[in-house]
This record gives sequence, structure tokens and C-alpha cells, in this order.
Amino acid sequence: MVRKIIHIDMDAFYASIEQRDNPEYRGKPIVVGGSPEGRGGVVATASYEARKFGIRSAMTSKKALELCPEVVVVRPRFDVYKTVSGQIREIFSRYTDLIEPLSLDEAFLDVSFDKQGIGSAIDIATAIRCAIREELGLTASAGISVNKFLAKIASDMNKPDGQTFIGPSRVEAFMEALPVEKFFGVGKVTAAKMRSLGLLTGADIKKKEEAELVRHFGKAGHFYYKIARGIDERPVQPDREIKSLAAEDTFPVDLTLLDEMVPELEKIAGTVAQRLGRNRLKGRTITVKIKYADFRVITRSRSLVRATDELGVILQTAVELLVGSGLEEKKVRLLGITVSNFEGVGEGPMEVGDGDQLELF
Ligand code: DCP
Ligand code: MG
Repeated sequence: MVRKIIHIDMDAFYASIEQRDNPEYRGKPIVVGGSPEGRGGVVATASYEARKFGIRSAMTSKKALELCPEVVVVRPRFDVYKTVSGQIREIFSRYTDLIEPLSLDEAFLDVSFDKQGIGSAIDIATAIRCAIREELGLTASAGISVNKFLAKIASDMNKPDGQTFIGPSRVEAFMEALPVEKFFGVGKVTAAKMRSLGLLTGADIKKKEEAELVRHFGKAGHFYYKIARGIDERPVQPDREIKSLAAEDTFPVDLTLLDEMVPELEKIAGTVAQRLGRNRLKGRTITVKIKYADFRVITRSRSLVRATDELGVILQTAVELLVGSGLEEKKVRLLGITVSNFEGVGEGPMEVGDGDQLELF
């Protein structure tokens, strides 16, 4: 049976809410997060007006002010974003109960059997986007297709305030033309490796035997084999509760010195801290993952007295765990940090990671 999957993603989510609630910001370049004096801190998101200047999520506010001196730096109001997220979810629930939120502003919906018997997933996506506009004064983009992978890619193709349908008859041609960098879940290191093997598009991957892909990419090879054929059977999972948040990075060149590893850990800890903040979560257990050049993986964990979402605490614990793992004469190809054991679980929405560490399986 062919499923009908919709991926909905709000446009410039935090920034659009601030422009809605503060008319003086409308039509202006604004960023949410960071500091107005351009001191510390990174931008959570930028309005589309600010994006014209090249301003992006995760950029420092200092850089944002360099790119556009008149940009307005707005303090985030997470409780408001969370309320809006609940309102969006209520709109989704008019059409289906099979809703899998990925973060506050993003969710997969399985509308194969929609509650209202509408039947057309395109019409349902249109109706949802109309309701969001009329009831909440915000815009969303949607991707509609036969599985999560394609719906997620499609929602990005007509942003902002648009939708894209990749129907069953277009799946094969779409996947063949898709550059590997666009594959959801393929990080920059994997993409570089694919390019070096002459794999530039879905069509190139499709020519390879499954065993060869597995030889090069481990178990992800099975996923690439299937997805190049447009096959992604992962179900939309409602009520998936977030148990941990993780980020990791594979390095283009193996690292041997602690001095090289600490700045990398700091970047990774920054990503984890930001995701914790975004999802209003604090965790007690910090885990460091180390993959050596020979692909051996070890993890080291420590539980703290108090749950945290602070970059400094996460980083310091991670560095101590790394040092304690004994690094003599070892080459490290990947480092990762996981925060788990959340306090007040069930509070936050769910979020999967991105890049190299996305859980595809
Ligand atoms: N966010 C964040 N830090 C990031 C990325 C995003 O805090 N590095 C927050 C702010 C965003 C929200 O999450 O408003 C949703 O993230 P998206 O990636 O969907 O970005 P936007 O909704 O802001 O913009 P787009 O229109 O590209 O979806
Ligand atoms: Mg969004």
C-alpha cells in the first residue's frame, strides 16, 4: 500500500512569531537569540528579510550585525514558541492522530486514513496551512509524498509559505536526480566520501550493489541502497518520547592531540546545549563517544548531581571523560556527546539530530 505522508515545517518559526506579536518588526531584518551588542551568543533563527543579508541560524549575533548593522536582535520567548507548537499540533490532530513531532516547529503526519475522509494529502496539507495562517497568523511549508524521507526533502523545496508534492510516479526520477548532499541524514564527511567514490546523485548509488555500499558505509549502506530506490519504510511514530540528545562529528583527518580535540568537543557541546535549550530539557548524564581510526568505539559516562543544559558544564564533563579514557598514541576519527536522564521528561517535544548522526534505522 502506498502511504500518504506530510512533513510540515513552520517558516522562520521564532522570528515569525516575534514579527506577528510585535508589528514594528514586520518586514524588517530580525534575529532571535544572541546579544544586541553583538557580544556573545548565537542566533537561533533569522527572519526572511535578514536571510537576504546571508544571516543564518547558529551564526554569532556579532557576525549577523556585521552582515546587516540594522538587524534587530530579539530576546527569545520559549514559552510562547511552545504554546504555538501546541496550537499547531491541535490543528494537525483534526486530520490524523499519527503525528510525529521532530521539534517545536516540525512534524510528520501520516494521512493515509485521514479522520475527515478527505483522501487527498495535497488538500489536507493546504487545509492545515490555511488553518495555521488564519488561526495563528503564521505561515508553514509542507512536503507531501509516499514516505518520510521524501516528504522532509519536499517541504524545503518551496519555502516559505509553499508546498511540494512528490507523487508515486515521480519518486524514481526524483531520487535519481537528487545530489547526495541533499540526502537527509548524509553529513558532510559522508557526502565527501560518496563524491570520492564517484557517487554524486541517487542514480550513481542505484548502480551499486547493496554489499558494496555496506562495505563502504557500514549499516547505513542498507539505507542508501533502499533510499536510492525511493524506499523508506520508517513509520510515523506518534508519542515518541525523547530519551537523549546527541551530537557528534567525524573529522576529515584523524585527531591525535587533546589540544585539537577540545575545540571540536566545544563545538559538539554547543550543538547539544542549543538543542537542549530549544527543547526545554536538562539532563543529568553526560556521555562521550570516541571512535578510533580503527573504527573501535568506546563510550564513557558520568552522572551529575544536578541536571544541566549549560554548555560550560557539558564541555567540562566531556573533556574530563575524554582525558580519563586514556588517549595515548591513539588516533581519533569521531567524537560525540550525549546528554540523557532528563529531569521532567515528557516536557519537551521530540527532536532528532541531523547531519552524520541522524538515526535513520
Ligand atoms: N533553531 C535554533 N537553532 C538552530 C536552528 C533552529 O534554535 N540552529 C530554532 C529556531 C527556529 C526553530 O528552531 O525558528 C525551527 O528551526 P528551523 O530549522 O525549522 O528554522 P526556521 O523555522 O526558523 O526557518 P525555516 O523557514 O528555514 O524553516
Ligand atoms: Mg522551520
